[in-house]
Amino acid sequence: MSKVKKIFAREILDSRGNPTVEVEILTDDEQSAFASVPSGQTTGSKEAVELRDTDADRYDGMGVLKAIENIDKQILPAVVGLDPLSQQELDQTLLDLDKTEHKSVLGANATLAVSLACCRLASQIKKIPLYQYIQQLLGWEQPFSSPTPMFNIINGGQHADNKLSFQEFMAVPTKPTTFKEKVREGTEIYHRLKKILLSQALNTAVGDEGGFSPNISDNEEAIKLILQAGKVNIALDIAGVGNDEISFWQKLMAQYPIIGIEDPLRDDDWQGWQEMTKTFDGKVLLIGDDIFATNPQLLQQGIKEKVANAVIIKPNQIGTLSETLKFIKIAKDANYVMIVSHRSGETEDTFISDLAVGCGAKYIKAGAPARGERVNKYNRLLRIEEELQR
Ligand code: 2PG
Ligand code: MG
Repeated sequence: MSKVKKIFAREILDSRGNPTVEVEILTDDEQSAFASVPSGQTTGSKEAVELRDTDADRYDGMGVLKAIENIDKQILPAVVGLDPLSQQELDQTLLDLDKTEHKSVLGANATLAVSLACCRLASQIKKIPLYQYIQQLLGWEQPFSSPTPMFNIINGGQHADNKLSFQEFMAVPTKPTTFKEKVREGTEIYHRLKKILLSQALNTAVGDEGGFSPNISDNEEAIKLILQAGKVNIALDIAGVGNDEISFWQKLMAQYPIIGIEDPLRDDDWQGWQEMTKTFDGKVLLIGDDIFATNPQLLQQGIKEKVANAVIIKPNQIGTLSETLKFIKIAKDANYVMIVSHRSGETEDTFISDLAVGCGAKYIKAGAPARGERVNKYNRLLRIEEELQR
């Protein structure tokens, strides 16, 4: 049996140029694996705490040295000697150490980095692909399939400097084909969209997730521009800043091929969510991101109160893999459609690609088919699909 011997934790940069946590975990028999943690911009009020230093002299108070110190001084002594194959035991150790509801002592950035690195290490020890090991952790045996990508090709809200109030305008390939073909379709549309923007003298600079951020303010115009670029379905992330009039959404859905609306309401407006679900269930994916925050308890409450019919899965919203897997099991049992998601501040870690295949998520959103930290998620999925076809 391999045992955890050492963890090296360090500050690296995320795609927005902010520090984030990376760890390398080592065993007594010289095996090692790494993981790094992304960071959100529009974070839900119920998310686990991302611990940032208060020291304004370093990175304007955005440093993560405290989280790293917590890994060195608290987490390492508690997990040293543990079997990396005991994911639950490791995650429980992290929960027992922290003891707070939102991991405000250790920081979810500290706990998640260790949790994900342990999982990756275990898959290496077992000599199986990460997605396969994740499926084993779930205790499932279904055949593997690739998720459909939701390409965020126009950025607005807090992810861009333009006046669009909706945060994400996503192009979703329509045909039931291979992941590879879906990537081709999404990428061609992305490139055509650039040409259309240029022909209209609109800005083609990109936002945080690699989508264009044209200087327009009309959300409908953004949808129309995408539809001009190709025949696709549309998913929107409103990030809780939207219009709560049901009639507004009815009109929008009647005009455009919208298959998903994420966070149309604030994450504390449970009643509004209930009404929207009552009206639109069966017609569109009502995707709960900030309202559930990948938190098993909140999802259970949502299912009971008939809120949403689809979920966003972001491991860093909750802070351990085991809790993320618990959330996934609850979502699947209740037939909620699963969408594994990146964060707007990303790293080169592609864990979420394996997570999407391992749990059989219907969709993945990892930004535009451009920028290294976005395409590495899609590229990992291209490799997995090819591996599965061999
Ligand atoms: C979202 C995410 C990812 P952020 O709201 O779904 O697209 O954005 O990481 O900024 O919360
Ligand atoms: Mg969201």
